Amino acid sequence: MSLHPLMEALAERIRSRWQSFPELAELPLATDLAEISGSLDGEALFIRNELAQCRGLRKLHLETARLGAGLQILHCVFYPDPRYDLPVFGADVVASPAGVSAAIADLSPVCGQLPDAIDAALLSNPGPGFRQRRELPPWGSIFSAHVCFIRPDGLDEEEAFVQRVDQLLALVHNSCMSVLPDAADAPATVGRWQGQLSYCRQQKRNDKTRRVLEKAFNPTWADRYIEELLFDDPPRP
Ligand code: BLA
Repeated sequence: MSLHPLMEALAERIRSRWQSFPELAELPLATDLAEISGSLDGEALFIRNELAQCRGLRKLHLETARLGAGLQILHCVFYPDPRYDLPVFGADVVASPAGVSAAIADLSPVCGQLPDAIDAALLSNPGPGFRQRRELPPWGSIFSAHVCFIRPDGLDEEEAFVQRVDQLLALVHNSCMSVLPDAADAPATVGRWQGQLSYCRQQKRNDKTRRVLEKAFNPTWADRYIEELLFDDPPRP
């Protein structure tokens, strides 16, 4: 089943970048979570999950899904290993038969501010001026000042969004190659672990995610999926 061209292009770009990350290793997924299919109101549902880890990142997660009423989702989060001073990479694209309503991408700080090199790179390359910017909900205070949250206006902007995500991934990739870890019990590590807990807690306040999953499956399933796969609490370093 084909996804919206923006999502196909973005998923391909994420997969090809992810392949080049250092010390990449696939992570096991519960067999009932790798590929999920079902139906809702006679419509086919599917979810595909891909999971890996690499040097500096405890979990790279890409989800592509079709969840009823023609709703399509691309969801991607790269969670750092708290021993490394790295941001969380997050991207979400939501499309319905009416088109893409939301495309968001960010490198989010876990301790108030981004690593200096990343902040400087984003300041010197702020990305294109998209025509339809969207306003963040209150829980979106976890995102950086550089967040890109738009409704893409035309093919040129869809392509520009994929390019922007690619630039963010290149920054994360370069940081993973060069950053050195702190000790597991270093105060900076513990602070980043707490920051990541709070990132996950805020994401779980997005009712739109929960509502869609509850309707497509059921509330118990949605809760497990959110708590165990989408925004699981990071283990203590
Ligand atoms: C919005 N997320 C949404 C919307 C839906 C989903 C239906 C509303 C679309 C719109 O406002 O146009 C649904 N997103 C999902 C589902 C999954 C998903 C079911 O990822 C299942 C995996 N959300 C994230 C991540 C980010 C994110 C990682 O999962 C950002 C890095 C952001 N999604 C995000 C934001 C909104 C959104 C900011 C807008 C919320 C709002 O306007 O209230």
